[in-house]
Amino acid sequence: MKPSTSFRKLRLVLVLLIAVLAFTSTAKLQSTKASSLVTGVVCTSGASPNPAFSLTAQPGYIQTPDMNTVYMWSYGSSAFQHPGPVLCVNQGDTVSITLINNLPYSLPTSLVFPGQENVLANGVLAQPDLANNSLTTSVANGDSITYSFVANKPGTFIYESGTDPKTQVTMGLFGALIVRPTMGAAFAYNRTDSRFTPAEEFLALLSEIDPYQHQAWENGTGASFNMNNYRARYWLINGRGFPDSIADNNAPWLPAQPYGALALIHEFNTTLPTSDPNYHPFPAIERFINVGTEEYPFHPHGQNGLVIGRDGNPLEGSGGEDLSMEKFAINIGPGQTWDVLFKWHDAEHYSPSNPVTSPLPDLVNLTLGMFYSGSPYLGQTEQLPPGKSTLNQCGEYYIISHNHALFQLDAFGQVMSGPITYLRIDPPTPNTCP
Ligand SMILES: [Cu+2]
Repeated sequence: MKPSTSFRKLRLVLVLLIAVLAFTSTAKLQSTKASSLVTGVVCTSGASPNPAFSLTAQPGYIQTPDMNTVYMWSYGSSAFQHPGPVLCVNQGDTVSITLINNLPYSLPTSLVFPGQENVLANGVLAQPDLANNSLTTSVANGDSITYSFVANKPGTFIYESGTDPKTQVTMGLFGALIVRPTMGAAFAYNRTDSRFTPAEEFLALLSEIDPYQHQAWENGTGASFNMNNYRARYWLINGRGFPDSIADNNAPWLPAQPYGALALIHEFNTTLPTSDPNYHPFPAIERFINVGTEEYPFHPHGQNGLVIGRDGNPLEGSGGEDLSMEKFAINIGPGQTWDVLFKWHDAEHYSPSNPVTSPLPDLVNLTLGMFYSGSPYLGQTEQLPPGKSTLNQCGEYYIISHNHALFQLDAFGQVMSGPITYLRIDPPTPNTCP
């Protein structure tokens, strides 16, 4: 018997629908795959030994995880972005940074470079500018100024507004400056023991927002905002709150917040032959920066970090002796930068053929996180209980890292947001990771 015309129509519609669904889910998978490798520091670089940058101080908006948008001031190479571009230069470079002042309300502004010496402003030694409440030579609204300095010391540094900083820095005018040592870009300092894996270089630029201060400036009443009432209600990592913090660099739904904070690493391994793709003899590096007003006690779970530098100074004695120290929690004070190496060891090499020695609880007695693979073993995926889905991709591990001032894990009252990210450990190759 032939199906009726209407049944055939319905069948055609269903087939088309299934085809569309299949196509869109494949497209989604591919776009995830193409962008999921985009983790780690995104450098804005210039031509060494005379890199030149242009930063435009301007207003714009960022998105926060509570579905709010917040008015900010920030820097962009052209368009607004937050935080400002991560500037990467080499030790010994003569660095020029032209600051264009497109701030609203005819405000003057400036740039200070804590840790850099003999900074010039339009070729003249930069000076405090008390008439404009500025720590350094400022630039009038609508105008531009070029600062320059020789980056003599390697390390992690801040650049930020030096004009009315209690207002302009809290409004968002800051960014990171990384100076590569003469030993090369795989080293944090001119020490062989500061070597890291270049593909595993991460930034944790920690900041905060009082939305009422920002709203006042947005509405034109910022100049009369009483800073005695300042109270941060958002805390951010690389300009994002969790879970946006673990999204890729340049995630399309965060057009003005290009920097993710997920730390994607691989097992530390010095025992395999050097030709083996899983030979992985150098640690990862996390560069912590605090541009906020209070301490941010950051807590990477799972392993101690090895603090090798602070504020652009390697932890070493006068004779070069190693004074690095292991820390379980990294307490970054306002204005500080900390350089921290870390490794992940697969100490026991547990696997289905080398199972963990304690009995695993039954699945019905467990609450599974959204990144669980279904298996406790690295590189293994197993079926999840009915009704449970996962964001795990290839049996990788996730370890939380977060600010341990827990009241700061917040987005204007929405809890479990703020400066949280993950350490992601991918299984050895070959693997099925995207
Ligand atoms: Cu913790």
